Amino acid sequence: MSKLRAKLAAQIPVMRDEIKKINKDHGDLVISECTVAQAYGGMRGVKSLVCDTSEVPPDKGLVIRGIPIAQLTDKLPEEILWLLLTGELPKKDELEDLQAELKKRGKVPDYVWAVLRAMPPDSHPMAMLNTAILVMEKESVFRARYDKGMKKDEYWDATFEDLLNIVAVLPAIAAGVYRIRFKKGDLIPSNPKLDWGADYVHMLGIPDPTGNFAKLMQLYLTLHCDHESGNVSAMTGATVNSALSDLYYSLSAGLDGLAGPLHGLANQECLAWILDTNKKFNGSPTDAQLKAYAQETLSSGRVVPGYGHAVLRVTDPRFDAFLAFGKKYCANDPVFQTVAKVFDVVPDVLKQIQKIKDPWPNVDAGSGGLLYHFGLTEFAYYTVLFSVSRALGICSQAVVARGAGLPITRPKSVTTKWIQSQIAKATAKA
Ligand code: AMX
Repeated sequence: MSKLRAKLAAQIPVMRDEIKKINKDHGDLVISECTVAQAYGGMRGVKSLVCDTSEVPPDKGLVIRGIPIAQLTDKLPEEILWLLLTGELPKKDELEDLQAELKKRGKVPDYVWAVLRAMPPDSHPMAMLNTAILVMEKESVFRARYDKGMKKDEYWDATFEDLLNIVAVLPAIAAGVYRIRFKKGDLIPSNPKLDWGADYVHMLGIPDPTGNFAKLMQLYLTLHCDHESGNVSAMTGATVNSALSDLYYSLSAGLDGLAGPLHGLANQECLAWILDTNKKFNGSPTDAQLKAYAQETLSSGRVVPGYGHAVLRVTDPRFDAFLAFGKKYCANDPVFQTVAKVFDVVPDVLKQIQKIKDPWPNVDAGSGGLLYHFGLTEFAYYTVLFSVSRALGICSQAVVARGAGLPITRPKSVTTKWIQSQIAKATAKA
């Protein structure tokens, strides 16, 4: 038994009993209410989900199992995975055990490459990644065990098996998507001596003479790992998994949500906006030019990508981490300089628009400029990088949810007529 599985096997029954007791003793305690505006407004702020892997206080940003993300920037993604699942950082032998476990499971089935190569050459890289995950559904340990009558208290274990198998192959698949979609030549075999993130960089095949691209990717894969459970991709993944659709179904469904321009695709859109700006002004623009361009974007009905957030009300600490990285490793790059300048200028422009609740940069405002600097210039690919990291969170949340024995998700919807009837009742009373 792997050390991580043994740890979870010890923790999960305790967690399950704790949740049972909370429900039994305090199930009636009201923790949130829902207004008409929230029902029509994407349930913004309604506290109706439980997520123990991470939380996002609006005034702080991402906190993973009690540790602010700014304190985790030097960690490997495997360490973060252990933390998400168990609430602790792994000891050296535990980390090595997990890394060995992932290596053991890292062979991508050949049919995945056949499917990816058969896809239209102009497919979006996210469609390719999610197709690859979905086509591997036949490998699901959860489904195989469920079909044989698996007991409910083993669901977490079968989901954990699927997690290990998926996480183990994701870097090779994502690198393969890059090489096939952008015609980069043959696939590059995995290097068993490298850690999970470094092997991904190796398999992408982007020249990295300074080693700084690998450093950026370690940071990138760590920063994007999880963001509580109410965002589109996490909530979709969790909802699909709650139907006991296995992790291959739920992860690919969640990542389909990440592919939207208001969510993970914003990093692609954001870099496009920065490059357009530099093109328009023949290099890094002045503050006045940038202000005018941001205003022009807004008045044409478009969003300024990389700015604003449904939950955050401060600069995203993950943006801060990217900004610090850029200042250290590519301060003279004109694209990075524009990214930094946008941060100086755009929040004041957005603050003038009353309806915008968060004028500050989110994680997507800074990452694209850095990837571009290090030679990853195909920005349609950026959401795939995001997905490789976010898979850690979506998959961990599923293991924890199945461990907790959570039921199928089923909130109640109402009709506009019903809302009108409630308004009529409230008005009559007043
Ligand atoms: N530029 C222009 N308008 C913006 C804006 C921005 N950066 N951020 C918010 N707004 C607008 C909204 O479109 C909305 O307008 P509407 O009422 O006419 O529809 C209004 O301001 C109120 O929005 P909000 O309550 O402040 O935000 P929200 O929770 O509805 O949306 C988000 C959040 C992220 C979708 C939005 O800020 C946005 O579209 N930002 C740009 C895209 C982006 O960066 N997405 C990435 C988010 C992080 C991630 O998931 N990767």
